[in-house]
Amino acid sequence: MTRPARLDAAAAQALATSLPGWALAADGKSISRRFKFKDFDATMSYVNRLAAVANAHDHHPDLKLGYNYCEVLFTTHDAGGLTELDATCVRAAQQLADEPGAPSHEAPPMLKLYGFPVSNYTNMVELALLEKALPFEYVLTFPEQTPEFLARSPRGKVPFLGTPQGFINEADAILDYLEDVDQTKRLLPEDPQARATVRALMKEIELYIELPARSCFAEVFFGGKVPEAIKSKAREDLLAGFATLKRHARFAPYVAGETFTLADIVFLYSVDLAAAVGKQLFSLDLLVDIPAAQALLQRLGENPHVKTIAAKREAGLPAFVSAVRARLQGGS
Ligand SMILES: N[C@@H](CCC(=O)N[C@@H](CS)C(=O)NCC(=O)O)C(=O)O
Repeated sequence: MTRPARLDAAAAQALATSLPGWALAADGKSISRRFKFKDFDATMSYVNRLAAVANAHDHHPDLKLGYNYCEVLFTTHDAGGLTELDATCVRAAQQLADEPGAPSHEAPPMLKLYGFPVSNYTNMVELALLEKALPFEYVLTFPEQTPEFLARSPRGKVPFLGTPQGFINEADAILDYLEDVDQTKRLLPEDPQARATVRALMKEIELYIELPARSCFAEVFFGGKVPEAIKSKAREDLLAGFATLKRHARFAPYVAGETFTLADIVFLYSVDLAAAVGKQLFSLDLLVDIPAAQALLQRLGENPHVKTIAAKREAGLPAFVSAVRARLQGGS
């Protein structure tokens, strides 16, 4: 039998682009998609039809199944990457899901994320959406106090999420909603005690680290001046906040233990900014005696979704900083 031709990087990318929902692995050697179904029967019906197609081509995908989902991954092991045979089978796998009369896979609700890439709270929500592979539209939005804006986000902040039923504001409420609508990739443990611990860690990081650090952002990032009394309170709060983190987080290697959870998302987008505040305003290395936290920041930085978000943040940073500086100097 002739070996199927290997797809070069451009052809592999073109294949993924032509099939919405399919994603190339970071190393470009496989392509996968998660299909959601309404129940177990619909999932199994799809899997059985896919098995027939795979047998017909003598090319079999790696499958991961749950009650209402199936993840399909194609690669050609012999070729060490993607080939024409994968392209044929991926198209067939997609066609099976699209067939009229097939027990259809449910289209997940279309979500809209309103925020901007320099906003750490927006980035928390974007990372959860990407980790869960939920389709969403990113609507670039800056905070406002206009009646139209306040009707969607009552405190005039981002992020907020557009759902088929309306809007949700406050990052933790949005993160909870995402967990409620998608359990295929869980970001909260099912066990009530473990779940509550993750929530406690999220809250501790936000209240005792993110918020005190935020009270000094104007001076650290935007060239403004923060009153001494606020800075001195922030210093005290940050020391207590990091001591709390050291006491409570497990870093094994993730904040709450062995699995990546929402606590890691809040940690990632709070601790780096707080550490910058500690260093710049107080010459303090707030992470110095928590090496496991430093290691976790590094590990999380390797995540491809985190890298994507960081690249967007870098690109948006200069314009954002100039706009805020101009506003602070203008006194408005
Ligand atoms: N408690 C809010 C905080 C969100 C927040 O502080 N957002 C910032 C951007 S990172 C914002 O909109 N700031 C504008 C303002 O405070 O007017 C949440 O959890 O969503």
